[in-house]
Amino acid sequence: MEENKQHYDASDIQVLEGLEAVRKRPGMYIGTTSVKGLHHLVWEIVDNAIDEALAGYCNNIEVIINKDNSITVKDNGRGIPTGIHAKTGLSTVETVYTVLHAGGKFGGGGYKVSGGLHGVGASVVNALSTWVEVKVYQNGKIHQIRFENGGHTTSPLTVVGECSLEKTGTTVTFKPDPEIFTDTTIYDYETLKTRIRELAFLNKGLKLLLIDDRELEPRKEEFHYEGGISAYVEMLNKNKTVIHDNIIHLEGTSNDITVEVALQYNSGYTSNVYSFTNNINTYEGGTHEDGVKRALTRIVNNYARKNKILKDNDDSLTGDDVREGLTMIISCKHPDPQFEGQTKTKLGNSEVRKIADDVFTEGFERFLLENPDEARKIMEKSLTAARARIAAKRAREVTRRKGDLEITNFYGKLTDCKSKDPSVSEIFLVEGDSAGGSAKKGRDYMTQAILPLRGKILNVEKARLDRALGNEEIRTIITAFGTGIGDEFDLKKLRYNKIIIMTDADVDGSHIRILLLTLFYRFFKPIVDAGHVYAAQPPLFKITHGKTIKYVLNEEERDAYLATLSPNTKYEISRNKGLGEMDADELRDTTMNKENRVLRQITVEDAVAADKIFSDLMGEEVEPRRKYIEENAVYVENLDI
Ligand code: 1YM
Repeated sequence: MEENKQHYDASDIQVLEGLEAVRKRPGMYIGTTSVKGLHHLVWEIVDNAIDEALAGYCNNIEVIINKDNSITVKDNGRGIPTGIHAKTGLSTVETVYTVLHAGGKFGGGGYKVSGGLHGVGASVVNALSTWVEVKVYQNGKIHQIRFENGGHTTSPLTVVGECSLEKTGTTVTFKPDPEIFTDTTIYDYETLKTRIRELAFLNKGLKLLLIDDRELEPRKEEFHYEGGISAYVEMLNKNKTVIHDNIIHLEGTSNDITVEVALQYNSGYTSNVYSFTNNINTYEGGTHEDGVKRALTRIVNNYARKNKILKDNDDSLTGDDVREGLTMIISCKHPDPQFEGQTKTKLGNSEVRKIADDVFTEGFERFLLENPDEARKIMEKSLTAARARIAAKRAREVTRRKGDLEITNFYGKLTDCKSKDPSVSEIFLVEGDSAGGSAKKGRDYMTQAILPLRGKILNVEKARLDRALGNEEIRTIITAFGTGIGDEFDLKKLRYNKIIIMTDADVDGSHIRILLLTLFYRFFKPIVDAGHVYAAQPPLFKITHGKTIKYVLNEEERDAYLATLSPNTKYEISRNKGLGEMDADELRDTTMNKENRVLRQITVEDAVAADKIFSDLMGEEVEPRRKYIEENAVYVENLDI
């Protein structure tokens, strides 16, 4: 402030108070100051560039991770307006970067189509940065402004050079403040890449470049898809066997609301439907997704009846039937989206339902008419799914009856906890009978239930519900959880607050863990979403000196502990071979005891990314799985799901 006295008046004080509020409660503006919040800053700036692209003025965006983990975002749009803003008396650039909630409102024209969940923009990034520099290329001039220390203007907008008249655009560089982002200020290339690629899919024709300048040999990738969301479907189906070659692409606009859909069926049994509104993943669905799904079910039924694929007295196909093996992306662009739901990722605008239905109906009916061979394949796929559903229902009824009858058998496997209060109860899914035995002896019998798993459970990515239900281990797990499965699933009936996977820290253990996660992801996703699933972290090393035994989780902890021992201490160190080799006391003290154990919560941050890992690892194609396991043999536990 000192060198900028001429700048310091009543409105400045207000501005700084605004930015100070952001620094005081960053969580209110960016959700969290964890690594997720750190990346959120990038999306706030990129969103402004995307808006400029959606307005039709920009086709090139670059994101650069600089050596010092500052981020540069460049676009070739019109450049943020440089003139004096009537309300603030400051340049518009300065206003956008220092006044909270400025955003598009200051521009007058156009509406903001993209935008993160919080949509609070550039001033928030400024408030949470050590420094920010904005360059605007406009009318042959390069304008520059700099802010420091959470949004204090240290040099107001000035012309610093000239450029060709054709060159226009905005370049923003910011350095996140380590006092705010106390966990980390290091950017993750893969996180940025995943979202940037997604933005390229969702905005066809737009070129996005990602550069990592931290490497000696800078890493550089360009994302540019003329096919847009069709290319997205192509990527999602890459390791799957598709049942028709052409990806179906539909698009329509009504009242400024655009709905675009791309879909293709594969031979698998799961449905991968992802929807977006204004580039935001609407995980919880909403009216755009409802409209499309409703239309799909109706059209397939009508077509099947009309062509006598469904007989007069056959039951209609259900939504799940017609979505089996379906990969579909729905993208809606709306001038005034209403986001609802627990995580504000459900589109609420009721007018969209009909628009989505109409757009889909028109395009999909035409496709079926023009492509009778592909139409027949889709009908047959849905019909097979319906038959399997009916078979599964029968199998379920049998399971239910069996479950009631064969209580001794079931409880022979499950050692339940005494408490019937789910909020304090936990279930350990334990690899092998011998570890299961130790776990039973070492548990807190009030709150900890033990279910030993014998051998490997069925890989459900390759199996339908009916076959999965034929697998005894899976039936036992379902019965233990108490939630039911498929259309009978009810999260409220879950009997345990924590489901803890306890497997060895080796390749076999990782494999069993991934099989279990696949099962949960496919058939119990709400349990994962609600944060009920954990992985236990058994210690990797045992250090013995004198009468002391110390267990440590990893190499780092081992070295740290050894460093605390005096130089002459004789110690022995052994790598833990497996859970089965620990006795009950050891297992309790190192892995199960609530006081000092380490659990890793399993979350499905990004259903799209998770699905890809699952289908790469678990699908029909062997090659990606082999490759993944080869590359990650010991690291599989770090799966980002
Ligand atoms: C690297 C980040 O911020 N680009 C960008 C931002 C704006 C414009 C163009 C723009 C918008 C409008 C008119 C308008 C913004 N302008 C404003 C505001 N890239 C980046 N490119 N002219 C230029 O919306 O009417 C806010 S963002 F408010 F000043 F108009």
